[in-house]
Amino acid sequence: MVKSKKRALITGITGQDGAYLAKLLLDKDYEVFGTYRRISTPNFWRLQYLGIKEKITILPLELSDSSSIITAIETSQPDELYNLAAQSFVGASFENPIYTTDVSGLGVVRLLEVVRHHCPQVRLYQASTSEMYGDNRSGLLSEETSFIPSSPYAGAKLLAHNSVKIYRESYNLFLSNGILFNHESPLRGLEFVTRKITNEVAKIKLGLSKSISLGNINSSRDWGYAPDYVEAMWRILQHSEPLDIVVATNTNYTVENFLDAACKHAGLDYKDFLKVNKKFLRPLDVNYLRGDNSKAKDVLGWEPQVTFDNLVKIMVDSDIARWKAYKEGKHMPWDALHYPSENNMISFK
Ligand code: NAP
Ligand code: F7E
Repeated sequence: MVKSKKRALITGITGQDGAYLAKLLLDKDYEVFGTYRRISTPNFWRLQYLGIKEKITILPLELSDSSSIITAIETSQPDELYNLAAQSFVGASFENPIYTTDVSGLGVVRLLEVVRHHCPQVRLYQASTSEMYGDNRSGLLSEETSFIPSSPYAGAKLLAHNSVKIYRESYNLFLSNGILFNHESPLRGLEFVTRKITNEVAKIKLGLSKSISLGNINSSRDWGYAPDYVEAMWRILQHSEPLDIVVATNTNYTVENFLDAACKHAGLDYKDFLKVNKKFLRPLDVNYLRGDNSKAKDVLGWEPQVTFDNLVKIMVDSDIARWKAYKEGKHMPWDALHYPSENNMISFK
């Protein structure tokens, strides 16, 4: 096969980060391959929203099925492999701990075995996470801080993170872990708290909803903007050596702060709409996360470009624009329309 452009394979291209990363790599003139899993209703709305779906070669891949991983890698023959696929919702990992461990943890070991045997020359990015720190509360969390995972999701991601290090050292492969803190955007899934808030605030603003129900509003997170974070992923794979590195903003805010900022931006007072519902509490939660991005600044020359206030504005404005367009009868690819009301969804603890 004659190769001209650099080739990238992104697992989980239908997710938030997959879509933004695909856009970034296309803009950099990569040939982009992306994996999806077969579901009854196609889920390409993010790629359509960004106007890039037709520019990507889409391949099936299921992380619990090694044969599909082999086929995707042999077909795409990537120079760079970004493993973003995961069961990524922490709340659901308490409901599906075995599935989450199988996909987000063991799935990465399956992928590493395929890399070792079928494409040892590839540069691999693994989507590690600040959730691995758990409720550490030791100030700024860095590459040196120990991990105390507090959910099946975090346990699975730590298995993946450690496996990447083991394979890197054992077989001399180019494998890097990006330890990314929370990053959000208008393409964030509706089950995550930021987008849940901005979507509901938009509906309240336009008279389509009357309240918003949340769980642990005192929890704080280091929230950045997803397009900034996919730039960091790319820089990680351009570095001369494989490495493990934190990507964060060095700031943190509570869920209540986020809700307050979103309502203020929409000209509302959150106290008029907030309902606290125990249904959204987790059996074990991480209450404080704040990352130290010094190494990312020094080694990658990376810095976040979008502040917390701007992130909130971007997300609220985007959800208001979508619901306004909907009210005017315009159609666009978008998740909120078909998302079930959380009032009808039962959660097992
Ligand atoms: P996301 O929106 O939930 O996307 C996850 C992707 O994984 C989707 O494309 C999903 O496909 C795919 N997937 C799920 N189960 C799979 C399976 N069994 N086999 C193959 N693919 C599967 O997540 P994201 O926010 O873009 O995050 C990307 C990665 O970064 C994830 O690994 C996440 O754990 C990690 N991470 C995220 C953050 C953050 O703040 N966003 C921070 C740190 C780390 P469907 O569309 O079909 O569901
Ligand atoms: O929760 C609290 C909740 O689900 C944030 C994933 O991308 O980032 C994400 O995980 C906080 C938690 O994200 C509601 O209890 C309150 O303390 O938005 P979240 P997360 O758990 O931080 C990390 C870095 C990842 O790696 C993950 O893949 O908000 N919270 N009330 C709520 N959370 C939700 N979802 N819904 C609520 O109603």
